[in-house]
Amino acid sequence: TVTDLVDLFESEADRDRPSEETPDVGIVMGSDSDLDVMMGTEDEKGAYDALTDLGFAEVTDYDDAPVGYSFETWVVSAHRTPDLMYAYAETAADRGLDVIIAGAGGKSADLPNMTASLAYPIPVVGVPVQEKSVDSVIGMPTGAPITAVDAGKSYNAGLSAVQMLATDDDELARRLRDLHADQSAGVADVSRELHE
Ligand code: RP5
Repeated sequence: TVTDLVDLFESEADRDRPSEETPDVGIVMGSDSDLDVMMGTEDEKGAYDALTDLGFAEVTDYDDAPVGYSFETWVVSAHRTPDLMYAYAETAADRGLDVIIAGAGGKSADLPNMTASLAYPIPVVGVPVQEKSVDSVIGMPTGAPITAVDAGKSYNAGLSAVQMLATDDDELARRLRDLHADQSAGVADVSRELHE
């Protein structure tokens, strides 16, 4: 139930787990109908893929969390479970999260914006799940910042989140450069094939 999850986040915030055992990045989305965009599909990679491409492991059980770079994934609806959104965002820092990627869409894309406000100063990368929600995800008042990617481009949200972590982490900066080099090589290969 929502109460169980609120209790889980609050009790995790009170625990003093070593930082290598807490998730670095949180992926949240407003509905399970956002799963394809946020987690990726065969046709388009998502934030989940960006993080796993960079060697992050998914935390599915806080008591049996992988050691090292990791992330967690939750469905949190701003409108159907506002208490859960508050608990998630307000406990994020104490639970060890450094960046949150938040996706929502349709006519009710408030989750990224409210999470950015509640979790401040933890940076939030917002993902509009449908094109028509772009304004509501990127539109924030002065003093309440959000970073956002293009509609549906949650893979880039994953990369942005890790770029934020990499500002003081040489290992993550190296992984980002390696991934970039792989992508560049892929483009060069396509170019070469066109001329064979
Ligand atoms: C938003 O409303 C969700 O993030 C989703 O993108 C959209 C539609 O949600 P469902 O009606 O599919 O649950 O809050």
